[in-house]
Amino acid sequence: PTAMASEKDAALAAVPSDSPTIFDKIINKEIPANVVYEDDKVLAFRDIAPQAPTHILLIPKVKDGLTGLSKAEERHSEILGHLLYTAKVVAKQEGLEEGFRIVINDGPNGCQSVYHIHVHLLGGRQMNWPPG
Ligand code: D5M
Repeated sequence: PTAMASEKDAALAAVPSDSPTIFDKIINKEIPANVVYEDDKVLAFRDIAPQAPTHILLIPKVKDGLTGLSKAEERHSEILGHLLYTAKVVAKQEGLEEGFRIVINDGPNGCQSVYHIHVHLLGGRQMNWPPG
């Protein structure tokens, strides 16, 4: 077995589906994660392949068909708002006073590799624009 060359390769190899993902195992505590925030609806933990000094993923504990943002329905509005608001709370908790970046990758072109919606919170360094 060869190691993935990049996060992009992992994303392009991922098959979009509504099947359980590795994030369900994190929610169910079947595999460990470095959890930095948790409430009844949202879990936030450090990304295993950090792209910045602070790199946290925020996910809904119940996926409810929300494999990615492109699958959002009106009923998901509340959890989507809660994910974004929680990203701000965690950014403050992490001391990202100088700013931060929020990313939601969607589908192959967006380099999504895990089909359980997640918000990336990146900070602790100067970000670049445009993104790659
Ligand atoms: O981002 C998916 C992200 O999920 C990617 O940055 C790696 C991260 N990841 C994958 N497995 C784990 C575990 N087990 N713990 C923590 N982080 C993980 P995407 O936007 O889909 O490319």
